[in-house]
Amino acid sequence: MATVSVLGAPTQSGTYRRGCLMGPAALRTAGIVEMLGELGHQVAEDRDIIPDIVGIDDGPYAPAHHVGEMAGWTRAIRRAVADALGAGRVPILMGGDHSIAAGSLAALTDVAPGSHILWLDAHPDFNTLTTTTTGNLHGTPVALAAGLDGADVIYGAPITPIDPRRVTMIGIRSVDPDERALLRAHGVTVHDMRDVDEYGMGALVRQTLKRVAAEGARLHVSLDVDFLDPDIAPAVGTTVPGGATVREAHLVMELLHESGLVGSLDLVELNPFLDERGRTAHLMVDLAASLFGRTIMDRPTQAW
Ligand code: HAR
Ligand code: MN
Ligand code: MN
Repeated sequence: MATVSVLGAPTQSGTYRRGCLMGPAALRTAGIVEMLGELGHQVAEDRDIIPDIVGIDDGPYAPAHHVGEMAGWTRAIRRAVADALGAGRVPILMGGDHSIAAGSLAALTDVAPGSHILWLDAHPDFNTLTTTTTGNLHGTPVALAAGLDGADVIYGAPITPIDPRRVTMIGIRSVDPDERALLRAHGVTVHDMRDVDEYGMGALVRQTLKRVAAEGARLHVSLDVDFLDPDIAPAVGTTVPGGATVREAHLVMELLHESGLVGSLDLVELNPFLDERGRTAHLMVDLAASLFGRTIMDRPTQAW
């Protein structure tokens, strides 16, 4: 059983749509803390992170906007997540938009360099402060954590960059042209939805887990609501058709649980303002439950 830190990061400065800052409250309302307790885990900490105040003028970074806000959140999140990891806890970072992952990824390499990252998303979020065309910083956290253009501005201190060759993305179906070139240049493993159609979710996840286990590494999971198909998860500002089904997403989580390799989790981009009677919030909590050990039937331990 795990000791868990439930950390809210109620921000929406990385996106152009308002509402994401209600994400942590909606996940708590949908029962995330109670769910962890029912599965036998200990919740050692349940709080919202308070961002640092960082004054940065957006001017030089246009079209990027809210650079100072992202920097303030990133730095505070990095410390909070690193503290939790350092204390042997499993941090669950609840967004807020996906820009918050810049903080959790830097914390990961602070405490456990060599970790792998599983990025479950419609988008790679591999733009830099110079390649972003929208200026929405939720499209940048993976590139920034890898130390690419803008990392110094956002972190304001040295980081141990994540190794892009230890990043696996699944569910991808919306990529910007410069972003695609960067992903290839840096050796990120991208399983787009075509791969999911062709090989199946289970095979892709098993292959990823085998690699992580072979390296004796831990795995950080970053789950963006838009990984899911918008028909089942409408509460997100950046819907892209053709996403994961309910069962595909649960299978990912069930395999991750059985692997025993997951050490930290981001739950991001939930925008409760766009939800239908809490259904997306409940689905995200149910997916987290599968990741933390809920099963339909009890089953013998499986060799994945
Ligand atoms: N790639 C686009 C951009 O940079 C869209 C990024 C959207 N990102 C998220 N998180 N919603 O995945 O603006
Ligand atoms: Mn994302
Ligand atoms: Mn996304």
